[in-house]
Amino acid sequence: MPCRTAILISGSGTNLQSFIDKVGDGTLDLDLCLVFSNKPGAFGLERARKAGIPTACIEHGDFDDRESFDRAVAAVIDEARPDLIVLAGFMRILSPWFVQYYEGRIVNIHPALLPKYPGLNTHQRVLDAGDEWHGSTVHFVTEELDGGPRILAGRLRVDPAETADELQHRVQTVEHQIYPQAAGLVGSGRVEFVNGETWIDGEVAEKPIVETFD
Ligand code: NHR
Ligand code: GAR
Repeated sequence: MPCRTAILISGSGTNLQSFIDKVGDGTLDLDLCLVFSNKPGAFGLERARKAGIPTACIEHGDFDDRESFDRAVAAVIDEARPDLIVLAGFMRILSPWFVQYYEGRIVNIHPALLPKYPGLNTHQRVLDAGDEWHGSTVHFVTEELDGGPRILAGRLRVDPAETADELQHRVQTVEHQIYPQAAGLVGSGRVEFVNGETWIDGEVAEKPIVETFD
């Protein structure tokens, strides 16, 4: 039985599309049971509808605080009974309550080679620093923002002459390959979250799997 998977988005959903395409062509064995957005206009909701995946949306503006929003989101998610929650460009920081409720079952992709550059605006920060390598990292979500244990990173060489937009575009093509791959590893049980650490094939992983792209 494929792992039931809910995908949380806020925007265009190109990472979501990579999951839809790979499930569709049989190269990713997940059951996409829900796409949730905190923004009603998110284009990713259209992508989900077109693919026949159930959708839901709750706007955070209607709630007094983060946790009450998160409890409403969890109620909707639980109706879909997912085993795995995939954040794909989801732009709301999740409360400690939400993270603990789904402990070890939430993954995120962050556009940097973590632990470098947590937070926003990563591509410009990499260019400003003159780094040789950049990329994106899939990690389990914990209370520490972009700080949970890492699973898989995809890296590429930075061209010092490129713009932040060009670099972002290249990083996104890497994401569309590594995110379905990493989620598939979690969904199959080969990768697990145990006591705050990533385990790969039954052994604790001090470092993520790293793949190099050109
Ligand atoms: N929640 C927790 N608890 N831990 C993480 O590691 C999370 C998370 C929620 C989202 C994605 C993350 C990223 O990879 C993510 C990781 C949003 C913000 C943010 O500042 C920061 C990091 C990430 C996502 N959000 C603002 C907020 O007040 C809103 C910004 C906006 O709406 O544009 O929530 O980058
Ligand atoms: C991705 O590049 C992802 O790494 C990033 O947002 C983009 C979402 O694109 N995530 C964050 O910055 C999270 N704060 P998409 O909507 O086209 O998948």
